[in-house]
Amino acid sequence: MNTFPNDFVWGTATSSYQIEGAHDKDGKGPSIWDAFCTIPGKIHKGENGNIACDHFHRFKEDIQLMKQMGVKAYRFSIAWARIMPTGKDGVNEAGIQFYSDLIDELIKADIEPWITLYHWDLPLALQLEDDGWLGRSIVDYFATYAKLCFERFGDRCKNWITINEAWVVAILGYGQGVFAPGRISNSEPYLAAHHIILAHAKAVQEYRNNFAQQGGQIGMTNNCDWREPLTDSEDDKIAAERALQFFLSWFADPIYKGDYPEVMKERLGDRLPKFTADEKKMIKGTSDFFGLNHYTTMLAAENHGVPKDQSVYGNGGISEDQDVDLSLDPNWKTTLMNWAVVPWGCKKLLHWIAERYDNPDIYITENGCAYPDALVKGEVNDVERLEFYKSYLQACQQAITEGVQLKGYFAWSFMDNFEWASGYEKRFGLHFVDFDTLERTPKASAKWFAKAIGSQSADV
Ligand code: PNW
Repeated sequence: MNTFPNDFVWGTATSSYQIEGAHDKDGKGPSIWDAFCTIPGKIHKGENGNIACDHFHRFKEDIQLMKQMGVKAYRFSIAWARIMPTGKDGVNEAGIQFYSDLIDELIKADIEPWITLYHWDLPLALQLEDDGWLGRSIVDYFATYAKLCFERFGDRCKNWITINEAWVVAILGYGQGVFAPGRISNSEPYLAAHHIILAHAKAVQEYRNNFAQQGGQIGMTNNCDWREPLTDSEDDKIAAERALQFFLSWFADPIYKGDYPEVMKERLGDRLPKFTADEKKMIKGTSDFFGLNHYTTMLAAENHGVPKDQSVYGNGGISEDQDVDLSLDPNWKTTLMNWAVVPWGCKKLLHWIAERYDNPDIYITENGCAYPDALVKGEVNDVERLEFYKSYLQACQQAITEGVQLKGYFAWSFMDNFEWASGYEKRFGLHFVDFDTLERTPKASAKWFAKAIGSQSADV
């Protein structure tokens, strides 16, 4: 049996807007997702996160379920507007209390908290008054918010993720308009991303300058699919490499190398903002680990015509900028999101990151899949999800054997939840949630995952 290292971090993940509910409870301010969900046509069946999984009231029960699985770590996010209702001045102590209780309960259950500061639910006031991520002022607002979190939770939380998936915020929120704040543009994504990177760096600087004695680690989490060249041609190989740089190096290069990739500068010209020399210095080195959310793989080819884009959200980004044709191999199995199941793509991506960024410590902070689950006589026999986890974890284990410094893996998600524009139908959970009664049921995949953790192996 192939095993994982003893100190491997096994975890599950969620995010605030997707599970908490209690959207206006105890002084919480509205977020851009609260507002976005009220726009007709944006969310499948007009659903929203007002109640979601009601985790706000059921967190103790949820932590018991995590404990039963044997997870070592739980990654969750803080709703900025729950603790700072306008995102600016004014602290909502009731909101602080909620996260403080959650952290205490996790520690009691011997589960390490991993906090994401920003998982997309920006305080609405910051959007309306300061243009959200398009305004420069957000850099300081974010750092102030981060400082509050370090002050109040840093005595007990030692693992921090500043931003979840800047690519999604920029491309889906400011490029394609399918996520909040719903803007459509081919230049705004690059400006929003620029401010996200600066905000991340400033928060890390704050942590390192003033909270080093807490002894924690801090980094950013980015999402990236693998891009496999469609053919052996030099053109397709270059296209696949370019696609990866537009996807991941957009954010990882400034942090690990000090600036945007050359290929983006060349192709985007004035649409790509520039960092000053001081900013480059501030940004470089601001990640203690490489956080990666990985879901799927696509084939990439040099663009010889109309860009093909078969994914649900359009995983290609702004297609005309990178000029890459994306497609799927018809032999690949796909999930309910139409995302292909390609475990070897995960392994190749891990090696690509190790190579380009000098073998950093990597944590897979999300990996998982949506399938149409059914609760039959109190059980959910989600064989496909179980197989998915098994095959991806086997690929991870091989990558470790081959020298990749993969230190942990968080399954997305602990339970079924609000899947953004897709609403509640797309289920990613290890636990089934009945959204009428809010009752939770461990799926077969959760039981398998618990066995894998218990034996430190995916070969179970
Ligand atoms: C991530 N794409 O979202 C998020 O971090 C989660 O909140 C979400 O539930 C999960 O993955 C499943 O979707 C993504 O289009 C959304 O490439 C879209 C993409 C990737 C990740």
